[in-house]
Amino acid sequence: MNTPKMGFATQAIHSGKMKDAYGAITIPIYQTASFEFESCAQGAAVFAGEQNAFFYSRVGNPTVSMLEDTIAILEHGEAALATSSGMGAFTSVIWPLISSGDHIVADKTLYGCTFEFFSKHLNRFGVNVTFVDTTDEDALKSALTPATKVLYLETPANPNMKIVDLSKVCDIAHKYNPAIKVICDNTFASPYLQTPLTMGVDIVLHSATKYLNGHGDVIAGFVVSDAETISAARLIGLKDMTGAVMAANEAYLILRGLKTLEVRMQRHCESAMKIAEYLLGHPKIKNVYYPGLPSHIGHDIAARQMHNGFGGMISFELKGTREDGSKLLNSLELCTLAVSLGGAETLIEHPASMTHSTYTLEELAVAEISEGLVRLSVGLENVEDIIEDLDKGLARL
Ligand code: LCS
Repeated sequence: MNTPKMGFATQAIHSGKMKDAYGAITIPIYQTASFEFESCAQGAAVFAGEQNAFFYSRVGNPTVSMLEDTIAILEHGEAALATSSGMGAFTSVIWPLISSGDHIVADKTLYGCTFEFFSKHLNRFGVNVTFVDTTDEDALKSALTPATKVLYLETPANPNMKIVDLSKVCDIAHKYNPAIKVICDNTFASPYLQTPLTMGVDIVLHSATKYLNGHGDVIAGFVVSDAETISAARLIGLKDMTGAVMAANEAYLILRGLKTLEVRMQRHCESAMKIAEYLLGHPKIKNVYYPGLPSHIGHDIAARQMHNGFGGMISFELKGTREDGSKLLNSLELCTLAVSLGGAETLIEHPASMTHSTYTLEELAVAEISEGLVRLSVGLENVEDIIEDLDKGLARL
């Protein structure tokens, strides 16, 4: 169905649909590795790129393809590529964009494994990475060089909820060199809250493990961009370099999860706002980082570039010792001690020793990720129950 002028939820439910032979309401799982050719000549034409057809599920599969069409529409992109993880999306799009001698500018606050790829692995291939605070205009300007191919960032950033002004950084990068690809990881916001491609960003990335699937039972990722970039990510990045292919079963689960993305995000945002306000008023809490709070340093930018709300992720620091943090996380009953985020269950974790343990202590300090920072992924439970659990846990300290 053609849905570009319809509302977000309608698009999420109907966009990818293509009538199958039986008129199935839900998209079928095409559980097949390959597809029959009509003739040798047709097979050769498909391989030569002269004819478009499904032939091998590493390159394309109908279930996955319908999901990709839906994600492209939700993110306002020309095309999307589905991958077997968020890291698979990241590497599938990055590898075709860079060669030895190139340079990348990355924000200094990133998801732990993304940071590790940039800080510890890329230099082995002759690619230099400069980490900056992309909210610092002068630092960003002075980091760009004639060899810069990519500007990479997250907003809100994992785990400290830093907000980057997307229009501003795109303007700076593209004025310096229109060929620089600005890549934004939109995992924390989801397209219901933020559509970076409409603000000048060239490429959007997702760990679909999080809000897009929304049920904590799939590892997956997406790249969304113009058709040419997605074609390179698919036919070079994914086909030849990473092989990070999404399976039809996972695509089915994400299509199912997407149907409730809007209502889930509304609940995540509403509950997170209440929990952030509760934490802010608690005498044992030192700092609360939630972009919906007027006290958050990036609140005004977030209010401008995030529509419909500020998301379901909160981080905070306790006034007490690091042991108090461990004590709190160990004692909670409803809030589950686990990494990942964006699902129905409220999850709580300690970035410095878990998701961001790829940073050294010095790197954590530079990235403004304090050792005592606690990260909360607000789930879909009744908010009073989440607050009561936190309240009991804090009372025990
Ligand atoms: N980008 C962001 C912002 C992420 O938070 C993650 C994973 C990834 C990319 C990678 O996605 P994956 O390959 O895991 O699908 N973040 C995790 C986290 O914060 N806890 O556990 C994983």
